[in-house]
Amino acid sequence: MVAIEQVETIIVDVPTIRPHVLAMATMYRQTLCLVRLHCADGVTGIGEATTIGGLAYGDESPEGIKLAIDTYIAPLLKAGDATHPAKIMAAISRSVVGNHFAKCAIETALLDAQGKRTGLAVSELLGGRVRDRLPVLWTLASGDTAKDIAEAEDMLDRRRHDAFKLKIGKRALADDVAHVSAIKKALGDRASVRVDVNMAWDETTARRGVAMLADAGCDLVEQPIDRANRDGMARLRAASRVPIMADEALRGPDDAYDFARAAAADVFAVKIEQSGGLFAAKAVQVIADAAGVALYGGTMLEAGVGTIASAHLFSTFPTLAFGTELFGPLLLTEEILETPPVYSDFMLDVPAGRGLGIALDEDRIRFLRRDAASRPTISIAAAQGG
Ligand code: MUC
Ligand code: MG
Repeated sequence: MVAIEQVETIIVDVPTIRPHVLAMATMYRQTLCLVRLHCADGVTGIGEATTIGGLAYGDESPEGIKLAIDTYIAPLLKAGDATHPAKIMAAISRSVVGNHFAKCAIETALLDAQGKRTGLAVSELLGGRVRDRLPVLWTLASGDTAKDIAEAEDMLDRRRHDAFKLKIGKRALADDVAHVSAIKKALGDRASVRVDVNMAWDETTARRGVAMLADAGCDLVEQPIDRANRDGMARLRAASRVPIMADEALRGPDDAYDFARAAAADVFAVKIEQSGGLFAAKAVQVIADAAGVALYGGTMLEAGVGTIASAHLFSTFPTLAFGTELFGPLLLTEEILETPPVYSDFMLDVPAGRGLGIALDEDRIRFLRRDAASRPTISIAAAQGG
């Protein structure tokens, strides 16, 4: 028996390197809720819960996640045995409905601690990795076509990314398609170009939009319509020449099962937070494999901790046809890890050390945490153009 003596939750604000324009929000900074579990055997596990645009993307905010953990989940952790992560997570699930992002951060920290304790990488606790490196795309979302093309050219030159996801759905359909066409024309066969509509279209617009995007050379269309319109996704998929991917609609294994039964997506974007944790996300992968649905490793634009936790999971997927989008740390102006994630030759390395195989940069966290005296409000205001 190893007790969990202290549960720490830390809100951290980090500016983005440029405004990131999505259909539902424009991001000027990212807010992380970091979790640290201090165990009686001297081991500390770390986790991260991060979302996009406050409450604009999902139904948990960073501040709400902190409150849920501090008030309701911490007492359950303190009553549990850190050497049995699955048992603790089952106890939490009995008392806490939903709150997938908060649960994911806790499960990540429990697995990090258990890995450090046993000498195993988190990927091995999840069944074992089949690869040590993951392909990583980049999202072009500056809001300006010429800037996006220049950004993509720079990424290709530096061999950092050769697949790009374009955020559309905010402008008129014709403008969005012209934007995608111009970028595909500029990049040609040197890059894969995909889009994420973030649910912004109704089904009629999506039917036209998906056909136009196919003509423009787009390789993948992500969540074109509302998460609740599963039948609409199935109709679009059946009629489309381009693969259709589910993202927001997949909030764990139940949704994955329903989507697979309804043949409502060609590809699943697997996200550890949206799924409710690493094991729940693993179940989404297993369901996809059983149903013949292709896989893509998604992100909530987490910083280093959530990104590397996701990487450990995705390294266990037998197939990963559409790669990953684990570029979150690269969108931020500040690094929060002692050793930054390693990106090279269009790939991200999955750390091999114990647990997550990473450590927080304590000085940076002290500086960046929202409740710190030295909180860098000026740089955030500057990033917002203020
Ligand atoms: C989303 O909607 O998939 C992932 C990459 C990105 O730029 O935004 C996220 C969220
Ligand atoms: Mg998406």
